[in-house]
Order: sequence, then structure tokens, then C-alpha cells
Amino acid sequence: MSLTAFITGATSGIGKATAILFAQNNIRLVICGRRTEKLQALKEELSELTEVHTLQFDVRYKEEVTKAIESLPSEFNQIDILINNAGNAHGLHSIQEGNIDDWDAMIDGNVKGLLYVTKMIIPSMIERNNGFIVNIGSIAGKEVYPNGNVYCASKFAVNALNKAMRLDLNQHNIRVSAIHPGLVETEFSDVRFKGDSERAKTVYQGYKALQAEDIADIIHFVVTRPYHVNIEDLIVYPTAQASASILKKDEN
Ligand code: NDP
Ligand code: 8X3
Repeated sequence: MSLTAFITGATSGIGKATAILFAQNNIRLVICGRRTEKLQALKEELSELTEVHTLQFDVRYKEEVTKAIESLPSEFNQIDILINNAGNAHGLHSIQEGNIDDWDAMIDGNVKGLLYVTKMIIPSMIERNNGFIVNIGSIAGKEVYPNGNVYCASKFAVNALNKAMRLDLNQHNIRVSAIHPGLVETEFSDVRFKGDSERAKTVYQGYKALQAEDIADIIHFVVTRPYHVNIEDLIVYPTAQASASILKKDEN
């Protein structure tokens, strides 16, 4: 019987690319996000390849998360692979100039949202003594960069939770992995700069950034190792990037 994956943030970027690659590899999907029309379009695109169920909810709201996951039909409620991917940065300001609503959005989405979803999915994994949780962290969760403050803090939390999950779920035979990308060309910077697409574009100019498909490929590799193999933690940069703040751009 084929595996079932639950992917948060599947409407764009890394989550969407992962959904496509999983579907091509015959993995059944629960795809999640807030934008219903994007979920629907992806479901239509992938339904020829695999069975797909959509769940529309905002990870920041506990009740929405609970209701959505409880609504899963029986053929989709045994999740083998959870991809905790939903998240974003909001703003890029010093701590003294930061916007508190942005801080709330990052802590609530990137940290609390990940916890709400995980808490709902873990019981059936424990019951079956089987499961895989992949947490999408960031290089921002390994290294703080100027003006990254709260986004970095949220991803440091993901890094800590990844380790915590591995410790606590070890007795239940559940695999846990984190993947920490550097710069990936997605809608991420559009969101960070609140729709200022000119500014967002400059983030990815002058070098070859990682593409969402590169990370999807690595996620797929991680989840298809034999069951006794658990890759705990991976940092993935574009070749042009040496650290959170060192990036070699073409001159001109
Ligand atoms: P995108 O902006 O392209 O995708 C973000 C996804 O998260 C969307 O599908 C969005 O769906 C979903 N999402 C965001 N907030 C919420 C919310 N409150 N509730 C439900 N879904 C939400 O960015 P990426 O693909 O790049 O980002 C995916 C993950 O990768 C994030 O956790 C990000 O922090 C991380 N990452 C990204 C890097 C990059 O350089 N791009 C580098 C390192 C890590 P919708 O809007 O439909 O709700
Ligand atoms: C996204 C990459 O460098 O903007 O997590 O923090 S970075």
C-alpha cells in the first residue's frame, strides 16, 4: 500500500514542489494551505498521479488546525510522512524597528503552527509505532543574521523542536528530520517584503539560488531511506552562499 504524506504550505515553493515530486513517486497526499484556489489547482494537476485530499486552514489558529485535521476522511487519516513546511518571514528590520504584528505572525506560524499540526498527527503515528516527521528549518535557525532577529528565533525554535521530537519520539519508532535551506527562490521574499516584488527579485539576482525542486529532491531522498536510517539534520546552501550573510554575487 502506498504511503500517505501530509504537507503544510503546499500552495507554493518548497511545499508545492515536494507535493509534485511525491505524487510522481506514487505517494498519496494531504495538501494544506490557506489559498483554496491554489490547493484546488494543485489537486487537479496531481490527481492523475495519486490520490489527493486538500485541507484549507491557517496554522496559526489552533481551532482551525484541529477542525481541519479531524475532518480527514478515514482513507487519509493515517499519515506516514508529515512535512512541517508552512512558514514565512515577515519584514527584515532591526529589533528596535521591528513590527510586533510581524513578530506575532512569525512566532505563531513558524513555531506554534508547527506544534499544533504535529500534536494532531503524532497520536496515530504512536499507535502504529511508525511515522516520519520532516521539519523545514532554515540556515536562519543555525545562525542569526542582522535584522533577522525574530525570524531567526522562530527557526532556532524549529531546530530545537526537531531535536526534542527525535528524543521524545525515539521510543515510538518515529523518524524525525530537519532540513535547513539557505536562499531558495520562492514566494518567500515577496511575503517578507509584503508584495514589493522589485525588492524581492533582487534577493535572487546575481547568482543561482536554490530552487524549490532542489529541496523537494532532498526531502524525497531523506524520506526514502531504509527505515533504520534517520538523517537528523541537513544544511543546504546554494553554491554561491557560504553562510547566512556571505553570498558571492556576479559583478555588474
Ligand atoms: P513560500 O512563501 O513560497 O511558501 C510558504 C508556504 O507556507 C505557502 O504554501 C503558504 O501557503 C504557507 N503558509 C505560510 N503561512 C501560513 C499560515 N499561517 N497557515 C498556513 N499556511 C501558511 O516560501 P517557501 O516555500 O520558501 O517556504 C517554505 C518553508 O521553507 C518556510 O518554513 C520557510 O521559512 C522555509 N525556508 C525558506 C527559505 C527560502 O529562502 N525561501 C530558506 C529556508 C527555509 P498559503 O499562503 O496558501 O497559506
Ligand atoms: C530563509 C533564508 O537567509 O532569508 O530562511 O533566512 S534566509
